[in-house]
Amino acid sequence: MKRYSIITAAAVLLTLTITSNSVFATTMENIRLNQLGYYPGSRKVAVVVNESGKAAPSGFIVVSLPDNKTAFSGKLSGPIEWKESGETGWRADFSGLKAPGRYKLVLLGHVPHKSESYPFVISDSVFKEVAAASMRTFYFQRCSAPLLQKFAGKWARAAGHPDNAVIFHPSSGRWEGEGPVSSPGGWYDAGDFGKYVVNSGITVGTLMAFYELFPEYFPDKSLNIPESGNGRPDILDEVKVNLDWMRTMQDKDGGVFHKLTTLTFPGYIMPAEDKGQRFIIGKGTTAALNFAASMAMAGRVYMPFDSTFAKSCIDGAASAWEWAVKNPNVPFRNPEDVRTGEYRDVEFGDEFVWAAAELFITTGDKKYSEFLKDKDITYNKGEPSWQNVHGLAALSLSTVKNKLDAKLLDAVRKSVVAAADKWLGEMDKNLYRIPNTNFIWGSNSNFANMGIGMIYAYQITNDRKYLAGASEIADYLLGKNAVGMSFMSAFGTKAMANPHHRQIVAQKAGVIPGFLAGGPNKGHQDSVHEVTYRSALPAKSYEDVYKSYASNEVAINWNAPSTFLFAALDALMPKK
Ligand code: G3I
Ligand code: 9MR
Repeated sequence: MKRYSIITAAAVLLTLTITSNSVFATTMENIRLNQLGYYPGSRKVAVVVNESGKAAPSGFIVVSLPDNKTAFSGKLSGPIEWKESGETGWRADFSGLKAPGRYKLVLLGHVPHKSESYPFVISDSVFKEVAAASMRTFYFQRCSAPLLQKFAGKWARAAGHPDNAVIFHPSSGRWEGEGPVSSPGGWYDAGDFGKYVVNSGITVGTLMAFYELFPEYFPDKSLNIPESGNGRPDILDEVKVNLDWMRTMQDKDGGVFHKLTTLTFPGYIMPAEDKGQRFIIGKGTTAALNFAASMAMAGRVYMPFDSTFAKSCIDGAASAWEWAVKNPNVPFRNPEDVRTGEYRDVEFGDEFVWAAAELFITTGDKKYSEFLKDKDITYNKGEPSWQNVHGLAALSLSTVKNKLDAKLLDAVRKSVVAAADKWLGEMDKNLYRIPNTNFIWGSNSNFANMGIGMIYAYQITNDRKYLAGASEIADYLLGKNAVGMSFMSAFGTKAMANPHHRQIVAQKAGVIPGFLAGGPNKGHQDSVHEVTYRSALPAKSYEDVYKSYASNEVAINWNAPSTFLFAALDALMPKK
């Protein structure tokens, strides 16, 4: 007995020694690839990291499943160091493998059970489901409406926040003598239940821009929402939910209120349990201009379906514009008694350019082109975000028919392509083949927006290298990243599962699929609220825990670009 255990102990020790001394100890988690998979024509690159950074694996094979037959073999390239993640890694390029099927990647020369990747597929519709799920998350964000079992499955819930008796906060400028007003509907912004005009602007703008490029992609009956079957594309039905709410936020003088929220954030409760008084808060230049830009887009997009609605969107856009011209510098700050999302932005130039561009495209009115005359309208101020909408003007101008001077339009198109070229150049030098970014709050949406820029560069040039770039950004979101996780909930073997989202936390029915996590954020702003980050490195500053609002919240302005990216790639990727 004694002798036996000594032998066992020795064997364990031997095994441990072998493992720890093995040249390249790796785990599934150290092979980072798109956990969903690839189109036959995608560039296919996996990243293999070894935190000790000592030695490279000798090579790799890709085997088909379930028969484990070798379908591809190759060598790794590297090592490449990346300071954002503190990693040294190698790249395994298997772009040559194009046959549809199910596969895994196996590193050669290692302990077998530790050297295999997650399974993935090669298929000509690999992003179809994630694109639809991403778009369907907007249904789950609907305010003042019940989610019905037929559409929401196990995430069905009662209506929350009727918003039919909202009170004007003094900061709205409409207080004295005013009774409660009605401002129902729309989408909850994120994991909270607030509704914010500024963030709504880029969100509906991105989705309508997608529709303008791909009008056939989310047709009627494609999303299983209550309006499916009404004869209008489902994507427009869903977007109209938020447009209708935004329209209630316009003041009589054309100005637009900033947000509709409680004074502070509620706890982790279901929408219907949140009975806190809601207020219309603030009024300012960014709200007016985001409203003007997106209503101008709605004016042209909805015209063929509902001209009365479309015309009144255009009127609303025009009066919001006039208000902003008269009030060009009214920033929003949270009043002292308000703690909800601020969406503070003190730079108005980008909003002016976006709004003027959309109004000009829709109306052709010279006053908008006159305004734009001495402005920079090129795509040279970085990828769009809620705070920086400058590039949205160039994206629309370069692809939607308009009367701007041909030379100017040419310069705008070239600037989109130049930005895409810059990002491609950065990708070549970077371990995960992603453009350089600052890992700030919502960083995943910055990547997705760069992917959108590349989609536009492809539309403009027809050069497939831009499509390849966009598709590698999709790979990043789906697992080829420094935390080895898919940031799209429920898509991928190791996928985001615990978002900062009040309904998901309170309902305990598991994660709703298709949400994009905010992603790595070196700011760690939530560490003051019981979130512990395992790494301080920017690209690894991500925790899949529900308390992490700074890295793991979800938001409408992040799901809009993820929808755009996956759906556009599904529409455009070569199928062979
Ligand atoms: O822009 C600067 C950048 O120049 C600088 O390098 C960097 C350094 O940390 O900071 C950047 O600013 C950050 C900004 O986001 C960038 O957009 C701020 O630090 C950061 O605090 C700020 O976070 C915002 C967050 O609200 C807190 O205000 C997010 O953008 C914004 O998406 C988020 O939005 C919230 C709403 O308020 C409420 N609803 C949920 C929603 C999503 O989390
Ligand atoms: O849930 C809130 C989230 O939507 C915001 O993005 C975030 C930053 O404004 O704040 C979250 O709410 C937290 C609050 O700021 C501080 N107390 C803990 C809250 C999370 O429950």
